[in-house]
Amino acid sequence: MSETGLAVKTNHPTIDFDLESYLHARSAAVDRALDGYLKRYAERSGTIWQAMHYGLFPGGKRIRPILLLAAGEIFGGARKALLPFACAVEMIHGYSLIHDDLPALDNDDLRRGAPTNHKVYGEGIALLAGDGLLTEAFHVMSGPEVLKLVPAQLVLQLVHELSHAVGVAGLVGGQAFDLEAERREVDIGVVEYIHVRKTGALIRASLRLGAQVAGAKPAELRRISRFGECLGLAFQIADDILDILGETAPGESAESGHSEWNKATFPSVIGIAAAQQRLAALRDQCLRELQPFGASAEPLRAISRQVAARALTMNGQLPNKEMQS
Ligand code: GRG
Repeated sequence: MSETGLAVKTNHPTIDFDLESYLHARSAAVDRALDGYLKRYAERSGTIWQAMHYGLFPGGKRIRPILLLAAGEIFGGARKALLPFACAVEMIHGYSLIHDDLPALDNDDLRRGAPTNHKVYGEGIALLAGDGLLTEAFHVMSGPEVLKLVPAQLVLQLVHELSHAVGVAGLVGGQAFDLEAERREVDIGVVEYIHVRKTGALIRASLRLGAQVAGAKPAELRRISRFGECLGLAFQIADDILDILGETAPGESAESGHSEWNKATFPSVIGIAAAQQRLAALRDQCLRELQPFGASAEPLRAISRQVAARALTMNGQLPNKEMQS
């Protein structure tokens, strides 16, 4: 058990893994690296720089870069080589949140308990801060320092892969589909289609990038991809359940004020109990995919359990016994 008493028990009875310390250490490393990238700009007193910085600090859970690092660590990847890619996925996540909060999309006033980017800097600068972060992500991962550590051919492949995951085939396409779905009845197939793209694609890509930088073999990469697909969907279903139950994920604050029942989500379309059953099944599938990786996958195992845990409890009680595992 850790000093904090928050150690997370996982599948492997011999291992007590302190997830809280792990997340804290990785998140701090990502923060330092992100800050270092933004500080490179001589113009950093400018409004656009400040708005970009505001979009990244203070951060949220940093789950995507942590997943990237955790996947890379399974295959012995060097932190120095992984961090630029970890920062890139967080920059892209930061951009997507700034744009999503804009009046033209979700029109949110608060993000992580603080005024949204456009509330502080105005719509024009917020739009550009998002653009700046998206562009900077690809600048960072293709920079000369990275090319000293990662073969150029692989960097090109990863740029290609990440741009696909966050473009019209992934994040942007999923968001566009979601926007249009607001005006019509949707079935669970459509909801899943949206989630796989809007949330899942970047999570899956983060894991795949980490694995590839660290030299995962093709069969290992396929397993990490399947894990990423399950975790990405689980992450969104958990978020939707917590929204509907009026709770928030760790490190977040409730703020949107939108009626969660009117959105295209698993709980609004199939009900909370069925959404929880799907979430538990996805978590179990995540754990099965990690089985061959042994102790090196302990962080990903613990994260999978944590993603599901709070959304599977109501008032501290599991909603039904079958969901306990
Ligand atoms: C604007 C192109 C474009 C895309 C927007 C990210 C997104 C797509 C929309 C945000 C709204 C939303 C509920 C997305 C689902 C994914 C999700 C749960 C985002 C929040 O991610 P966390 O929980 O946030 O990792 P933190 O604050 O921890 O960084």
